[in-house]
Amino acid sequence: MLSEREDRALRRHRREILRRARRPALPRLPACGKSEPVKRSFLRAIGAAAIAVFLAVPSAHAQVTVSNAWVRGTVAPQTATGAFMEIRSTESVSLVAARTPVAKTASVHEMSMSGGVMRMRPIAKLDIGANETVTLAPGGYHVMLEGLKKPLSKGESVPFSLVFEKKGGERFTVKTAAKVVGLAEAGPPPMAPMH
Ligand SMILES: [Cu+2]
Repeated sequence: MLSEREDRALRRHRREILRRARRPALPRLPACGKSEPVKRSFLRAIGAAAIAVFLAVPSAHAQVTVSNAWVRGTVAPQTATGAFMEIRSTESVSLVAARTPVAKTASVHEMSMSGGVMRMRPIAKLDIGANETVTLAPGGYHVMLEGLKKPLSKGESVPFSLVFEKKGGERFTVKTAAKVVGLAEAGPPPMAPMH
């Protein structure tokens, strides 16, 4: 049961969304519903309740948010591919390992230009500063999946466990799911021959 206050906040939030959706000057809301104005109004609406809940549950570790995770689809006999995502953290952490049931290994890679040639290499850790967003994207950082157990087709969801390390060495795992994007939308793999 919602308390009267929560109920009022929720109704206010709905009204706010409708009002914004009707207002012609504002750009239309993206399908994901994560546009900043809505997020802010939502936070305002549930403000007090949210803060109370947040304070009541002691946070064991930094708050890491993974968004827009996707994996480049594959066709047999390809056994390697890349996963990409945006990682945001409330405090300074490092991504130190990745795991997924669909591949034998998952490792954090960096891609860079060297002497006019794109090269990639595994890195021990990927640092994410406090309140920073680090983007893993084609041509840059990625999670390299090797030894795929089967081809990954468009629309599938691939579960990931991402292991982060805090400055003091304490580790914690964040689970996420990445959507498989078809080869046509993802574009050609920049490093296919090197895999
Ligand atoms: Cu790679």
